[in-house]
Amino acid sequence: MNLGKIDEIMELLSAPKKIVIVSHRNPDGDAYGSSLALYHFLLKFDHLVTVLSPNDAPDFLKWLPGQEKIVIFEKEVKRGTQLLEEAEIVFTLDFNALQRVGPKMLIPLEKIRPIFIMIDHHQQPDDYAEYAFVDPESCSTSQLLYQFIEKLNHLDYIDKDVATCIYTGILTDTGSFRFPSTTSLTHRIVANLLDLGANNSEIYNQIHNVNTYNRVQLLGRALKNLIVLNEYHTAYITLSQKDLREFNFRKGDTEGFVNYALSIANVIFAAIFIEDRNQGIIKISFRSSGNFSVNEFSRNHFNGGGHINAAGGRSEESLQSTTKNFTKILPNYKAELIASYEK
Ligand SMILES: [Mn+2]
Repeated sequence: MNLGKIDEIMELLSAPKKIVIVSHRNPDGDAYGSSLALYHFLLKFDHLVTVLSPNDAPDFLKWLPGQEKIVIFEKEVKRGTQLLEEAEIVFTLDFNALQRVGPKMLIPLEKIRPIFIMIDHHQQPDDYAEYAFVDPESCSTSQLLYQFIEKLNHLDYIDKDVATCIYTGILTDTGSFRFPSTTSLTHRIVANLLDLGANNSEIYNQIHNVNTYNRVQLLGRALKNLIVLNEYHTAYITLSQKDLREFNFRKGDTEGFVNYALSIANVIFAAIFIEDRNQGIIKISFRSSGNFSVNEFSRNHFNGGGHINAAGGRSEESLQSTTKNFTKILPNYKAELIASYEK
């Protein structure tokens, strides 16, 4: 993380400013956690702060302190545009390229010229920001935000709300501290967050114990649709619009499904393909364990990207031809997949 310019940021934040915090489209726990943590933190210095999210978040994030104050751009385009136009500083959190806010919000975001400050842990960030605190090795943007506050010498401003939001971001982006990106530093930071008021058990329950009957049934369908390709150490799940409709799909319901495919002993590469008739696309999530890069795989073939072990992607073809293409590409990666499995 390049913190050479931290003095300039301190200076910038030393007097009240109009600040907008932007998270990516389809916000997750890390996007909302880091955005709201920064929101509560900046309010302590009398800034005028708004969190602007391109679209709404899944229900399992609807309890986070301050989330009711978030402005949803796609519901309030006029207000959101005005906020962006008036902002002196725009923080962009948990994404590496402006288009991650989606086409609607991209229009005003590309026109404005505030001071951009990026805090992010995705690979290959764009260079729109004057100040970028980027570390692709970091488990989460929320962890980077903690370190950002630490560099500002303001750890004493982390109260229960800030600690709760940062904890939530780290918890969700590390798969509850399971992923290899979880380091001893992560645990040290999390220990501090507990001392500062975050309630680990309550937060875990808010995030994870929110299954509905429909969601559990949808998971059943996803597992039934699971296909394992042993020779490629690969497994994938498909969900059609019909499947989603049958179980009254709600935003966030398929969160984590892909991990069931990855949990199979022989499998190091997993994907889930979800039909979205509204947008006319197939939404894809890729996961891997070890050094097989799903970021590269998705960039090369499915218009996406992300991290080495977790990436998103999309296809504008039908569900059937998308999975057909996917299985056609796999032989090109056979050696790499086997090497990664055997390592
Ligand atoms: Mn993240």
